[in-house]
Amino acid sequence: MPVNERIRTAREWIVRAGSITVLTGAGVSAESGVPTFRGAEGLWKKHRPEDLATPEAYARNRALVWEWYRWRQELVAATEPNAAHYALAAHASRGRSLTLITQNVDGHHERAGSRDVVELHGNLFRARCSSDGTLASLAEGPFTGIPVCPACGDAMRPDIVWFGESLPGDALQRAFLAAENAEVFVVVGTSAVVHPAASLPGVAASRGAKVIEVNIEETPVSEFAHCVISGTAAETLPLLFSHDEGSP
Ligand code: BV8
Repeated sequence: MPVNERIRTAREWIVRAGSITVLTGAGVSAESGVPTFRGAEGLWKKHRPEDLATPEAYARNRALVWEWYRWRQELVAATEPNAAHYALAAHASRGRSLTLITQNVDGHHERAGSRDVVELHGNLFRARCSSDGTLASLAEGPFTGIPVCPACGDAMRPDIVWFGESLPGDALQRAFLAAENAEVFVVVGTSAVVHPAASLPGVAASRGAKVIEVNIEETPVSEFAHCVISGTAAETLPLLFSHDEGSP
């Protein structure tokens, strides 16, 4: 089926659906200039996750881990949300039921105006006390050194879910509930290899949702998605979530 027809079909499903769940990954921010993880220019091509994104790495060398996250904060702070982020925020603002789940830690969905975003892997612009769990915003940056807990004075870590760590319980619960109850489940810009997030599209499909995938390459989700759209997020989402009468 030509891509325009796929977009038209997917758009009809979205317009008619009572409940829509969207799962985004790094690809949704790629056109903002935020690097993805696993592509040719991806972060994991230049850095080993074992050295930077595990609790063991942090225990070995806190300063190195913070240096890397500070670099990413600065990189993201110099970018803006793109048309994909804005299309999702605009759709929800029209009163449509849309649960937005993201694996991204860049905060661009919120900056575009989305509310109640389910952040599965944390946020680059927050620190969390390793001792008492106090959260602190880093949005006012730039900062140097290792942040100190305002409550107990202990060192704070990035509020990021590292490999081998559990995801925040409330976010995980909301994500699975939204997958189970979705009529339409849209998967955008994720390689769908990091679990448990990667299992959400399958959960939705098994509960009868129509699964739509938007990506520039095939992923494990492509094998069972009901509609696979080969295209970029910033080009495709405004077409899928627009409310004008024009068809693609
Ligand atoms: C856990 C640090 C319980 C954050 C990240 C089940 C099976 C197998 C393994 C496991 C399993 N369950 C758990 C595991 C282990 C592990 C895991 O999944 N490993 C995989 C890799 C094999 N999971 C965990 O450890 C998770 N914890 O399960 O806890 C537990 C606890 C203890 C013991 C047992 C169980 C924790 C996961 C931690 C995630 N943290 N990194 C950071 O610093 O940012 S993961 C990292 O990958 C990012 O956070 C990111 O969000 C996530 C997903 O990546 P994507 O977003 O998909 O990005 P990627 O680059 O891969 O893909 C980009 C896509 O975009 C591509 O498809 C590309 O084609 C597309 N694209 C590019 N440009 C565009 C585009 N698409 C559209 N438009 C464009 N313009």
